[in-house]
Amino acid sequence: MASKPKLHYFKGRGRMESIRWLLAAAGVEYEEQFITVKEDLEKLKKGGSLLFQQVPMVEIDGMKMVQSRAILNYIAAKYKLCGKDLKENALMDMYVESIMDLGEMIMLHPFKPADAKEKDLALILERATTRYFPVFEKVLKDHGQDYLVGNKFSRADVQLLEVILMVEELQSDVLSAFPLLKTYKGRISNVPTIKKFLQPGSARKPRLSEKEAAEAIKIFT
Ligand code: GSN
Repeated sequence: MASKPKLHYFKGRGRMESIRWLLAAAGVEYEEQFITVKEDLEKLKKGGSLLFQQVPMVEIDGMKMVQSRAILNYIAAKYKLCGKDLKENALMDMYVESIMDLGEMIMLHPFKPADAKEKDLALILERATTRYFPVFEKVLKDHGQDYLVGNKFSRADVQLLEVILMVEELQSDVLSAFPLLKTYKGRISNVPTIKKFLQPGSARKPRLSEKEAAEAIKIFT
């Protein structure tokens, strides 16, 4: 039996969280090796395990994969969580990249200086509610299907749910103006593998605290 994928990252969401989500959605068990101090990262670098001296790194199928998007693409393709043809995949790429643009703004928020936080939060919520969520609400309205692309559960659904939940952590009623997204959120949350991942005790990571953000800075800079 092939060994479980092994994830190397710090014990926070960052650029690994979508990978954790996607593996969980595919029903794949994995191990995590947490980088807790700068020396852990240096050891990985010196050992030649990091192609570009960066994490996330995932040991999978005999590879030491880096670059979070490459890792996500591999997992999506391997576990058939992508589209059925080039055009579905092109659409999915556009959706997923926009979701990741929003996700990156949220990921960087804890690292913003105190005097920039309020403005940054307002920008995140503005982008979510005026640029991204209206598009996905309209997609669901126009095709009337249960899933975002191709009437089939895919990485786009996994990644959209992940970002919806992150925005809700910032403003709990954010979906009030998006009724179809609200129903969609419930539906995707009930996909059995996702439902399991949403239970307490799963590998899903909580929001980064101020203290954890400071620790991450010490590791990575
Ligand atoms: O998506 C990716 O995996 C890369 N394009 C970026 C990965 C990255 O920036 N990694 C940082 C940690 S912060 N985010 O995940 C990293 O490993 N920095 C250490 C270094 O020495 O550059």
